[in-house]
Amino acid sequence: MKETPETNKKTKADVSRRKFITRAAIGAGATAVSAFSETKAASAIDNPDIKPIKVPDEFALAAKAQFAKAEFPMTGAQVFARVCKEEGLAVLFSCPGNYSIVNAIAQEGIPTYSGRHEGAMCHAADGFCRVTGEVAAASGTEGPGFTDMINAIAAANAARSPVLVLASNMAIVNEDTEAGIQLGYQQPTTEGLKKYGKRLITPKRIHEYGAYAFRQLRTGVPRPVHLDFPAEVTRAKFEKPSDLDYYYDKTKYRTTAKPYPNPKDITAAVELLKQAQRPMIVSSNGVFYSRAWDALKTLAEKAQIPVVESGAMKGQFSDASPLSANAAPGALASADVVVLVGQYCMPTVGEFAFGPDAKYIRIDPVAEDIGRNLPIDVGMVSCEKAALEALAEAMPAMKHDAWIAEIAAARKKFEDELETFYAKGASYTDAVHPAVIAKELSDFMYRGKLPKEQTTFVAGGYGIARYVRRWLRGYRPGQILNGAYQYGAIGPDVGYAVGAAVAVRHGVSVQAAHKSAPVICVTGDAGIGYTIMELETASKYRLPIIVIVYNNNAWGTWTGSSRSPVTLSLHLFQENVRYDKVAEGLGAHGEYVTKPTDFRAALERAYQIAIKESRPSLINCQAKKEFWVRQQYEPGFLGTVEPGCMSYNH
Ligand SMILES: Cc1ncc(C[n+]2csc(CCOP(=O)(O)OP(=O)(O)O)c2C)c(N)n1
Repeated sequence: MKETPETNKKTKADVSRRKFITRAAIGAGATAVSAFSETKAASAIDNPDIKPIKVPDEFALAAKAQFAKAEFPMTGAQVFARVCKEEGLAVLFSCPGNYSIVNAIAQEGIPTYSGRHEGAMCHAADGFCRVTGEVAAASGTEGPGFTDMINAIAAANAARSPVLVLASNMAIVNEDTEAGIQLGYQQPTTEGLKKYGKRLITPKRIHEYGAYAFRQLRTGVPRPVHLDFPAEVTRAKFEKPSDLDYYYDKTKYRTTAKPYPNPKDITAAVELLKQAQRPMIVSSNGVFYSRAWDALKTLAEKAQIPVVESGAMKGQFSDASPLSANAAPGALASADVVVLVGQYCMPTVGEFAFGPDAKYIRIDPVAEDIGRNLPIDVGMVSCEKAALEALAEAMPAMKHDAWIAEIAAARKKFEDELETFYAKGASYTDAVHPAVIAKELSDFMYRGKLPKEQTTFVAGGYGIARYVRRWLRGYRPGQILNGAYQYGAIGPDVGYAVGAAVAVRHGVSVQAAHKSAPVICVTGDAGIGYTIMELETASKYRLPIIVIVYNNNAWGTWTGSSRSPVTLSLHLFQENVRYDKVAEGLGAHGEYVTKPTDFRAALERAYQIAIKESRPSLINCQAKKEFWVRQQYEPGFLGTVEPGCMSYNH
């Protein structure tokens, strides 16, 4: 190639970059700081030949696209996509693969997003469900695209999320031959991780199996549904509706009827609650999915029953209410009658902080789970909303002044303790303590210029979560996504944030009033490693997400190996890793905060970028791993407090 001034310049830049890589590789002796300054020297900042990161024009064109309604003759994929459309599938998250299905769903006008990892896209679908209560889909190619989703399917299953998992699969004609690549029997792989699954093998039943899927997703207790599509099914051609079996519309293939409570059970529950001195309601997933928050409020206020929240999402009962016991963990052990409403993932004895003599009323839309793990005194099979309405009607107005005063005192004690944590945390001036992040974040979201109901929050991370959750408050349904919930995976957080931000962008369901508002997410330095690439997804779709990374240079598990030189290093990362620079490289804004006093300003800057440019940010908060050692840095690593706004597992 002929050398021009242009290529000459590039060569120089390449040489300089090579020099950096070599030095970084020599590594051991070089400090992180010197490696960083080399990166900067070789970066695009001073080099006009390196073009800026740019969203291709195709994204704007796609946003304006018109959709032509598919008419018969239709392919199997189009027939399936039509079921999704008619069922109100809210969104599809995908990576390329399973093309016929993805293309047909996108052509139906269902918002369709594509990201960098099928697992993260499946987490996005789960996140979307958890902040809207709607059905969301995730898709991947056969083989690796599908297996990339396994962790996310399992997490959605534990969270009881109605995620529709779609994957292409080997052609029926190739079964057992190992012809080609990416073969595998998918359904056994999701055994135990789904509510329903099916490999579709009879093309003319594709519509019917769409109906199977949505019957499961839209009734009872939701959990993932997994369908896999061989090519013969998606590519099949149908000239007319009568070529399909069981081609009924949704009014014929499923019911919208809900189970209503048996009056005997309402009477039994009312009797128990009337005798209670210290009743408590645990409001969980089912209150969200049945949209029962008004009924819950009416019952709680009429009978003066405090409410504590549990579940994969929080905010159905406002923390502004004096009846909210979320921030009063010290009072829970005194409750004498506990009403568990829509608690789909059932804790075992001891996992909830209730006393051994507490009596339980359990309300669930299906009978199968009632009585599992916790002993019941009244089991009520009912839609949560119907049950709460019936209870609100049947309960007399009551007063529990002493009990509510006990809750208020417990809340005060808890909040006073948070103040001491913050004061301690802020006194460590050479790194950012988690109490500083948690407190200042909550001031920003709830006590500053923003309406306190506005910000949808993705509560991720591990050690940092044990701080942040204590300061988190929910003021409206769908405000808090409880990331780790029950499956406890490290890593899905940016995926969840993408799903939540898409829900907020479209103003879906309970997010309507907060349309397009920024979404804030907290994660750890271990967590960010799994899904940081989705900041590229957030950047290209201009999703205003602020990801706060608690960077303590280690997996939070290092403390278990602190006395073992052999295994300690297995828990450590390089120190001072620049996740903010990675974010910048992916099109997001980056902040690196090394002092507690700088956190708030960085958050304000990121928020302005979210509002003005609709662009994601990553705030890399430099902490130190020793913050988890109480003897060195009080208050150290915190325990979980169940249930409540700070609950980790339930
Ligand atoms: C995918 C996954 N791998 C491993 C674990 C086991 N685990 C639980 S907590 C944890 C440490 C998490 O580290 P980080 O998020 O950085 O926490 P922090 O340092 O902030 O406490 C690990 C490895 C897990 N829960 N999920």
